[in-house]
Amino acid sequence: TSTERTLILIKPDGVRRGLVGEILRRVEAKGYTLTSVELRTADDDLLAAHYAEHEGKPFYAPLVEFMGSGPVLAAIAEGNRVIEGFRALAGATDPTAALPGTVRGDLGRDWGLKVQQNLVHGSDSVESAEREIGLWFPGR
Ligand code: DAT
Ligand code: MG
Repeated sequence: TSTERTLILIKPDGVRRGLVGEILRRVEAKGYTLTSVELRTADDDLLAAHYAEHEGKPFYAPLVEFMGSGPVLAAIAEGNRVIEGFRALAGATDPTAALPGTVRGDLGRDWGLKVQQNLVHGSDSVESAEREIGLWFPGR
C-alpha cells in the first residue's frame, strides 16, 4: 500500500489570519484523514530540531523566530501519497511564485523578503515525515 503519513503545520501567519478552517478544509476535501491535531506555541528546542536541515542558512534565524511567534496548528494527515499530495496543495515555497489553486498561491501574501510567512509546512519525504511526527507528536 502507498498510504503514508505527513506532518502538516499551519504557521503563525495562518493561525493569526484565521485560515485554519480554510486550509484544513482543503486537506479533507482532497480525501486525506486528520489523525492528530493540536494548537501550540513551539519552543526553540522543538523548532531547532524541526528545522535542523536549514541551520546555518541566512533565513534560519528569522524562520525560527517567526515560527515561535505564536501558536501553530500541528496535524498528522494520512492518505495515499499524502506527502507529495499535500506539498502540491501547498504550492511553491515562495507565495509570490506559488500557482493559483494552491494554499500559498491563493492565500499567501507577498511579504517581500519574508518567504517564511508562507502559511504551511509539509514534510518532504517518508523519512522526514516520521522524524517530524516524532518531534511534534511523541509516540504517535
Ligand atoms: P518548504 O517549506 O517549501 O519545504 P524549505 O524546506 O526549503 O521549504 O524551507 C523551509 C522554510 O524556510 C520555508 O517554508 C520558508 C523558509 N525559506 C526557505 N527558503 C527561504 C528563502 N530563500 N528566504 C527566506 N525564507 C526561506
Ligand atoms: Mg521543507
